[in-house]
Amino acid sequence: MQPRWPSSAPAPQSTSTLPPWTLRPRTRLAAWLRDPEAPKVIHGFKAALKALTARGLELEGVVDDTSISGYLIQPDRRTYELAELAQHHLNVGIPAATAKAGQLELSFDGDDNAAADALVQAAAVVLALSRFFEDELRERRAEELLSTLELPVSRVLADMELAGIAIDMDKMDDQLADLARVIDQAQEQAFAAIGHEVNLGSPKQLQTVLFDELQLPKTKKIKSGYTTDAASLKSLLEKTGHEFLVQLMAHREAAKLRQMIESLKKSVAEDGRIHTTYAQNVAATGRISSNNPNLQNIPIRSEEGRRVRGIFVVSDGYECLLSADYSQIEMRIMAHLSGDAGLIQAYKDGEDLHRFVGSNIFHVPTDQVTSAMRSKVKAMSYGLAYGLTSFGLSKQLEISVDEARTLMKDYFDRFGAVRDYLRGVVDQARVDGYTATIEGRRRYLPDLTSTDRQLRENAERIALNSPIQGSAADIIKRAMLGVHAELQAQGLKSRMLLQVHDELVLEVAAGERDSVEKLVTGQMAAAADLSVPLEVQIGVGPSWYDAGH
Ligand code: DCT
Ligand code: MG
Repeated sequence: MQPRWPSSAPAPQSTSTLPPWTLRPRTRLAAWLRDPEAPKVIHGFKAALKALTARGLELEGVVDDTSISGYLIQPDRRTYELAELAQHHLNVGIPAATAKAGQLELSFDGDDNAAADALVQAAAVVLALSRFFEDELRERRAEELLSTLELPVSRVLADMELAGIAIDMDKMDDQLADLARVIDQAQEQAFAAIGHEVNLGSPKQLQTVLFDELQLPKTKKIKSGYTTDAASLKSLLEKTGHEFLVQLMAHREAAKLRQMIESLKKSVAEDGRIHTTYAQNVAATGRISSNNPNLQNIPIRSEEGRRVRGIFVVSDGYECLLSADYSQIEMRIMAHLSGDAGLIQAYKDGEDLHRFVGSNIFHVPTDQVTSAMRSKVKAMSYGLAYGLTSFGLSKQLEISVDEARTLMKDYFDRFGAVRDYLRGVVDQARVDGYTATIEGRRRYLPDLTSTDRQLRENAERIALNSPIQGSAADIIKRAMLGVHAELQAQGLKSRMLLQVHDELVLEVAAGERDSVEKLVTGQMAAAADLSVPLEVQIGVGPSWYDAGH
């Protein structure tokens, strides 16, 4: 439940000429809330902003959000609920009502003494936590991340959540109908391929069909027989080309998309828009996550998945949607962090990096790098950054382990600084106890020195990848702040709607397209000072799909 804040907006009168005690309590509260000189600490800044905005109130002067400072200190915690933070850091147990009050989940009508007590207690807990975190943040050099990045980003995210994105319900229903047809057809043809009906959703029945009836090669053994997960079916299909598998996979793919669209449909609000909720303290790398519904996991690699973006559309009064995304941001960060002269030069020359690396590894001119070669080296480049072994690479590229080992060796011979960087990053993290992004966002990895090999190796993979993914997250957050501020500074009506990792989606007001395009490109490119340029790709159109590129 939302907190019961004063329900009407305060009169926009000048409060400064009157001493505060002459004002009505509600007006006094409103004045205090919007006073940037009156410092406030809070647990859940974004939620408070939204609740207050809905009641016509402004909130300024927030110097700490303990749900975020707690995260910056320990980004790997499972939750940052007030009760848990209080228990862990202050060693105090707080009653459920206090926790609810602190998280703005308590309804309060002004006459309920118990609720009032809970609110007062909650305020004391949040303040105590914030005081405790002050030193912790300083020690970890995270004060600036909090004050100049995360808190301002909360404000931008609150606006984006409130705005939401318009949905074309007819298109949504059309897609659902199309998918229903695809699903039926795939099922029919799957039945035809084996000569009888079977429940395609039952792993047990599928095992009987695949391994008893059709006698296909066995997949990985699991408790209940042999696995029929997506990856195994894919490799089984590649081995056998069996029609039943073709249809089964088409069926699954379509069923998954249908489920996704159905859940999107359920989350369309009364205003015809979907309002996701972003979280800044869920992904330990620093990435923003999206929930209820998750708008960051709509498939992008398949045309069918991309098509789902067609249901997100521009709304009345606006000209188009604009999608802007960073090109190869992770590889650019890798080039920057490793300082590899070859990679940096390639980016400075405006080369397509994966093509460039492909040409170096396969010893052919860049224009003879096929798309198969390109995707191989791409998988390898990212794989290595994420701790992939030659065994893992051989599986991924479906080549022998020897071949994979040779590829890796060639890669590292050519891009030696990358190898040194990747090695160094883990060694350094072992010494420091944490990894850091370009902006200094830390991730503590105590398991790096664990005696448990599995825990240790997992921590090593995290150490490899966190600086890269985390730096990308910092950069897009800086870009969001720049875009938001610049839209305001130029007095534009266009607004940011979505953030999907390396992509921003904006709704462009009539006549503002050129200005917005220029502004977004400029702000995104300027969001970090790397030794390689940041490149931004822009697309516009009536839907998110059409704006894609
Ligand atoms: N990714 C990965 N492994 C891959 C491919 C991608 O981990 N084999 C991750 C890291 C980059 C991110 O997904 C975005 O993917 P792409 O856009 O495919 O990568 P890119 O470097 O931007 O390449 P391209 O120029 O083809 O877009
Ligand atoms: Mg890309």
